[in-house]
Amino acid sequence: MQNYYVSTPIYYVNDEPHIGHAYTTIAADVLARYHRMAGCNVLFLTGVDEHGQKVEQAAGLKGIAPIELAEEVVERYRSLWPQLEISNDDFVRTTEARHKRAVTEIWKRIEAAGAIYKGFYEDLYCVPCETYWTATQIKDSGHADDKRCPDCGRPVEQVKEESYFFRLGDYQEQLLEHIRANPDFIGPESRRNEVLRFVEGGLRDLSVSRTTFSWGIPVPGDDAHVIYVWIDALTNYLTGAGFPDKETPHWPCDVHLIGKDILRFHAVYWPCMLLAAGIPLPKRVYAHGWWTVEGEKMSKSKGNALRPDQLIEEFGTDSIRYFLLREVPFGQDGDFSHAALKQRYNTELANDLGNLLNRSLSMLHKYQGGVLAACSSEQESDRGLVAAVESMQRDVDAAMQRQAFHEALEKINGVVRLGNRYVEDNAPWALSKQGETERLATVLYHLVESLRLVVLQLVPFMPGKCAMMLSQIMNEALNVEALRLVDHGGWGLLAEGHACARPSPVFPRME
Ligand code: ME8
Repeated sequence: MQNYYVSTPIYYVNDEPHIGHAYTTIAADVLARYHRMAGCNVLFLTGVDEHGQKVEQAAGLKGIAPIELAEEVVERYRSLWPQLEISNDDFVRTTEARHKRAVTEIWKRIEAAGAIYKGFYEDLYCVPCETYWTATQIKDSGHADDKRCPDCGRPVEQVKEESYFFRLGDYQEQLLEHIRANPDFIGPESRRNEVLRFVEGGLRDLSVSRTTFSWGIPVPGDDAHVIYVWIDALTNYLTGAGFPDKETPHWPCDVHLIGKDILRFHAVYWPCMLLAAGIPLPKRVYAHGWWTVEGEKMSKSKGNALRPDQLIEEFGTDSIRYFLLREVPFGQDGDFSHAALKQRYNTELANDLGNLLNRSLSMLHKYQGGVLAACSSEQESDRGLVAAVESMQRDVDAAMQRQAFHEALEKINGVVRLGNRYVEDNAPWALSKQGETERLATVLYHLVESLRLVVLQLVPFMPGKCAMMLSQIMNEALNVEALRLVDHGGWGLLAEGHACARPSPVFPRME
């Protein structure tokens, strides 16, 4: 069985989950579900990032210990994911013993390769981004105020302390070669070019330890230092794969899904760390775009961060999952608005898909007592529908390999629209009136069978709604997680004589 490994970033525990965190995790979930359905042995990993100065400061503001803050926030993530139907196989916390072992081990391997040395760091640091900056980088970033982070615009602090350094610069050429030789290593293309330009500009050695706070994993053999939180956090992807205690059949990871904000860490620092440690690089890093909410950037100070649990109450899990992956081409920025969600839901799910299922099953009950009969009168339009379903299956598969969720959904919706046209063109009501029973049976069969296969492709996106739709078609409660494309994806598997359930609305209109 082929392995497939997909990861999300591990989220900081200084703040509660919002729609941005849900976005990456839903996208990863869709890939995980799709690949399970395609027969792969999947590892889908998510988790939380608990260490570092930012979390320590957030806890300090609340007057609690960092671990207490972590315990509180980790529960928010752990309880949110099932509500969003997230099917992760594991959940890494960076305070776990297995993770500390992994981080200690990778540090030792990098050190053994001669890529770590002790020095003195004297420059600037952005705590919210957990990022080092030089004064020149800050000046070049064009901020009028020379004390602000080029990424987030918040004040940076002066850091002056003994530090271990990673010889990042030594891996520059190897990394460039790797990126050039593996066009799929970084996606989308625009991000790949951005990384190439950054690396070509030259890599400076990276400070990888801190001494002025203690909330982290100690440097092996030097307790006065804690390991830089990004070295710690990135290693979670190995921890979840079993490193260093077990065999790691899932490594290298098939795709690290991340937001564009943390591309440099994943496409530069992480591969260089792995090159130094002699560990294979992930196959792909894909950086998606950024969501605003009702036209505004989400921020703590504005208090406008969209909380997924509130949205679930308002719209339901599957509508949110569908909207997030359909509204914006994966990789581009987008805006979340209530109006846009309702609009898409009403047109694509209620009108097009829900309606097609409802009218198809209703007609089947009205004209044939809910029972499918033999297809003895095939015509060109039937063959057209079958061909469209089969090409949709191929196109969806190709799109999923490129994380092009919007394309996959567009292909699926294309078949739904074709199905609605097919109904109009073949007018089952007229066939019934004219007593053309064989032709009527053929049309109804093609409708129901094409819907079954459309819904099967939608299972990874909307597992709950698809379970409802399939249970109407199959007339039994189904465990959608057990469905496999090889067993259930072929045309013609619905048998003559199969009785469908009576339809009930799956996507009631939103007002
Ligand atoms: O960066 N739009 O954690 P984090 C889209 N701990 N995605 C968004 C988003 C938005 N407005 N806001 C957040 C960290 N995200 C580190 C990661 S990994 C080894 C360590 C998503 O809690 C997006 O995936 O700040 C982004 O990369 C991630 O949340 C940042 O989460």
